[in-house]
Amino acid sequence: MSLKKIFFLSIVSIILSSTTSFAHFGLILPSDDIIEGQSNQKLDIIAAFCHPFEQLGMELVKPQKFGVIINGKNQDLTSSLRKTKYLGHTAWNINYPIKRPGDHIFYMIPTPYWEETEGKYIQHITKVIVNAYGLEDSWDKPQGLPAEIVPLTRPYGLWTGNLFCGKVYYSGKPAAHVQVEVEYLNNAKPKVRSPKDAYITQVVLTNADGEFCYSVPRAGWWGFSALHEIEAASERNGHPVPLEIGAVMWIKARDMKGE
Ligand SMILES: [Cu+2]
Repeated sequence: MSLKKIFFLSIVSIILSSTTSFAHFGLILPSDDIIEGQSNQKLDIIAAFCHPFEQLGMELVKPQKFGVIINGKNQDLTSSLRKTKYLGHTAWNINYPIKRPGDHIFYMIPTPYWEETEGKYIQHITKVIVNAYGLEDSWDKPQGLPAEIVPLTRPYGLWTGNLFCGKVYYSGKPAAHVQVEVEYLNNAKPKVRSPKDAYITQVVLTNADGEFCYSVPRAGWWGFSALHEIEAASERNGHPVPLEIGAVMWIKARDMKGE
């Protein structure tokens, strides 16, 4: 093959891989997943949209809703969001004082995002659970989000290698046989390199009850995104277009270290 042809083919393959293998994830990244010690500690939280493994940012317009649910009580924090940058793109951040013990379920309902290459709207409803001061009270309960992963494994205090299981719900009903994409937030040094594109996004399926499991191979933050496409759910330029609704959840794993 001529050099010219090799060059051309490699360009084509770069373009193909950049449009097919990337998965975008809604992200809520708190400064920690467990708060211990004295009361009134502050949590720094970033809400963003990105390709977690490749560390590519995407624009996140102001979410429709951002809030925290503590023991079934919802606190709307949308108006407290401040514009920031994450991976060079618009993101949102909030400094939240943790006042009471219990599971703090932070969630984001983004404004639907138009994905030109896929011809559909994307809305990733994202959550992360932060435990405060040792009271483990509600991580296992559905919070009534339109799309939601409800953990079957306690979603904090996880060791590297733990099996994480969850149950996917859309509109309160278990989502059977749907794909759950799994990605590592590749933000620590040294960065993980994928030997092949297939390693970037891991894929598991839910069973007949909407349950899935994944064994976490590395310390850090891991995102789970269950995708569900609703035909003709939206409209663009007078034409019906699909809406991909994602139930996204983030967990953190830590390495076991000896003395
Ligand atoms: Cu993207």
